[in-house]
Amino acid sequence: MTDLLERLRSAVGDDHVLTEPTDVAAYVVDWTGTHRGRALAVVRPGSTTEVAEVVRACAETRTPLVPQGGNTGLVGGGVPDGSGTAVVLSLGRMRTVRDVDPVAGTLTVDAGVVLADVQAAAAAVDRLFPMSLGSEGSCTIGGNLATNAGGTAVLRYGMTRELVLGLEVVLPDGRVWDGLRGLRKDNTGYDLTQLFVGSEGTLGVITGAVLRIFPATPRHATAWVAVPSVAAAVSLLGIAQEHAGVHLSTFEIANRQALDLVLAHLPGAVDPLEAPSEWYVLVELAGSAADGGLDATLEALLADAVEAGRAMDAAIATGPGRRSALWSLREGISEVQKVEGATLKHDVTLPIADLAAWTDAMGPVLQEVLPGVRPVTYGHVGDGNLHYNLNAPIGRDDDLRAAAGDLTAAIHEAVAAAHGSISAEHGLGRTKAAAAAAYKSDVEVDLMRALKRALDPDGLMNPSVLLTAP
Ligand code: FAD
Ligand code: 2HG
Ligand code: ZN
Repeated sequence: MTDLLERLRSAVGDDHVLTEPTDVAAYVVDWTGTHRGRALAVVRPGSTTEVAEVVRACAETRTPLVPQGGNTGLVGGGVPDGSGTAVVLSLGRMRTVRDVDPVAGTLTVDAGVVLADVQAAAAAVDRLFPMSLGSEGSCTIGGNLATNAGGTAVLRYGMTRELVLGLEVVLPDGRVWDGLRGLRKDNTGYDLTQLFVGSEGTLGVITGAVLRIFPATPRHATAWVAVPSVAAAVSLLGIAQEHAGVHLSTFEIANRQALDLVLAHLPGAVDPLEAPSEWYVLVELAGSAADGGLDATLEALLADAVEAGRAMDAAIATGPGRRSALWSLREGISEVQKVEGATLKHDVTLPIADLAAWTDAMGPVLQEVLPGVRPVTYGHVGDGNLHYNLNAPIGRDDDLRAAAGDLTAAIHEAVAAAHGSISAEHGLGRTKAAAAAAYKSDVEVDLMRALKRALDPDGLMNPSVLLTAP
């Protein structure tokens, strides 16, 4: 063990091998506070060459390795288990924007670049990197790629896997695969880039990426809309698509419980509408400087929706300040759920046609399992993705913890029955690896295990994440 630490120190420098409990603390607990592990050391390499040396040293000493970006993951995939045998490899020092080509539409970055800095690098050349998450001020592009993150721009631009053209990856044996190609067309065999996207640190360490950037969309028209039901929200989605076409960029839902928590805990939050509603939608149209008329399109689609009984009222943003106030009502929900107390997260996708019936049926089922449980339902309804999260009955956090297994089982069963997915965008991590395997066919699990064995025969890369131990 001393030998390994010495080797790591000589690879990355003494200052970047952390072993003191106070230095290591922030790297071994996840954002939700539910996964608390221990680490042999936290290593902070500053280059791909250093990452390769760290990985090789761990491979040769059979030391498990946990890659970590911004540590904002919600399924415990970026923190070690409690054994204290793993090395956490933090990409936080690798923050260089390597290249930008606005005409080719590519941006080449180190994996540790924070998402907001990726967005800023695109904006600096009058382009858009569209991915947008509530955690964008601290999550890294490497973590986004490793989890195939979603967010609020998926409706128009797709998941992370649709935003990447090439990768650089340090393989579990320490070799470097340089796949940093920015080609839109490249049919020369298996798509290795896509294999690593969504692999949650189990197949290698992503050290660099060629990302796609798009024409900037400086014009926005944004509204916070009261809708009577999830069914009405889905109808409103159809109306918005018909009116706005490609300009429809965001379509997010939140229930009243979610808004109530935001109003209670987010400083400065104000309900923009007079009458309360059971459900709300945040809808945004975005366009280039040449796209006039977005406000008129938004007003017309809302008028149609009101007339059809699919919307009751709407607050339209009248400037950037009002726009960000409306966005904060949606983006603040994760944070305020945590402030409110014990939370049980479910990140589900359902066929959009079944969303309303599924949500309506689920409420009574959960009340039977834990009377008083508070569904805080929100998410990317335009993608069929709900964060069907639960807060404890008021003042009864322990009851939620005690009922967590039964509540989760009820939700997972209902998702499976509707042919949905129990992880839409957050991945499996440690939280959902076993549950996901239970819903997959033997063939699918075998294929996944075969890939893992082929790349990581000793099972050292993020063990027990995504796939449980065989
Ligand atoms: P980490 O948490 O550090 O790691 C996540 C996983 O990726 C781990 O398995 C880790 O081992 C692996 N990993 C990290 N970096 C690398 C690398 N370089 N190479 C290989 N593996 C690596 N997610 C969404 O999809 N949509 C949202 O809208 C969204 N909103 C969020 C809002 C809040 C407030 C918070 C706290 C989280 C949110 N998330 C969301 C979840 C989280 O931000 C994403 O999963 C994000 O992609 C994680 O990035 P990270 O850098 O923090 O990764
Ligand atoms: C969001 O859409 C994120 O806000 C976080 O995916 C969801 O905290 C959550 O459960
Ligand atoms: Zn989300």
